[in-house]
Amino acid sequence: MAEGSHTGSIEPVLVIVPTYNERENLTPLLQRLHDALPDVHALVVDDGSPDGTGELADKIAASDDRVHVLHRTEKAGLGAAYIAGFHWGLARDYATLVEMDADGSHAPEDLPRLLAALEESDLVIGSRYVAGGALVNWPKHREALSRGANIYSRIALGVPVNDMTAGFRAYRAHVLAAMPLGEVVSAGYCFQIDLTLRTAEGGFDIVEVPITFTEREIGTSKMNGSIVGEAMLRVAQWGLQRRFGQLRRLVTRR
Ligand SMILES: Nc1nc2c(ncn2[C@@H]2O[C@H](COP(=O)(O)OP(=O)(O)O)[C@@H](O)[C@H]2O)c(=O)[nH]1
Ligand SMILES: [Mg+2]
Repeated sequence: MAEGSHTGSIEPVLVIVPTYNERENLTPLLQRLHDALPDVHALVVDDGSPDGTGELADKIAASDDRVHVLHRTEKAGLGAAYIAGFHWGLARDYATLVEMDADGSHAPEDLPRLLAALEESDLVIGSRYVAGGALVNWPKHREALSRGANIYSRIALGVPVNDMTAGFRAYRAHVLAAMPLGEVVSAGYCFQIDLTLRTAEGGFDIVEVPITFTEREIGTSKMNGSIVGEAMLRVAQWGLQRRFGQLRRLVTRR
């Protein structure tokens, strides 16, 4: 990494919010976001939600210049929605691109702290698994899965991040601009691990700040078994690739 690559303004900020059937969550979430940070822009990336989330987002955007909407035709996973949102934001020269869930699990009130930390970093992860981080109302099986996934990923990949699957994060735009986003195929939660790994391998600075993750009160989770399977398989592949790479470097040095 070029020394001091995280100098320069972090503004303007774009908060990307992927949605699939989040109609009842969207209005209060955007309200909370703009109460906390009146100047940030939001981009709702909707995958053709049958419940009308996309139409609601259009309605909100029509009367608020800070809200934008990207409509996609089919449900293609969190990763694809974020990649589309990143392209949209990079094309419009936002200095910071934030990932945030629509269901209220990520408190917009925590975002000022994430952005403050980004002044001294390239990627800030809102972390559940550092001192001060917390989980509220998360079913025990989800917590066990998440903690297990993080231990597994850290051991397999050797990246010193405690919450690699976290979905509340702020990237400086140059980190994402340097990535071959078109090559990222991870669909579900391993998208977060994938980008953490690419950021670390790019030599960028990563900081974790504690957040409280609160399980949604309205609507349903889109988490499923194939998302878990994808993550386990890909992390094992990446882990092996990294180990072989290290081994090759060791051997060729001799
Ligand atoms: N656009 C889009 N958003 C998605 C998709 N899957 C999940 N989301 C959104 O991603 C966020 C996190 O999903 P959620 O189901 O709450 O996952 P959980 O918190 O891990 O149970 C929410 O804002 C969802 O609406 C998808 O396929 N497309
Ligand atoms: Mg959720």
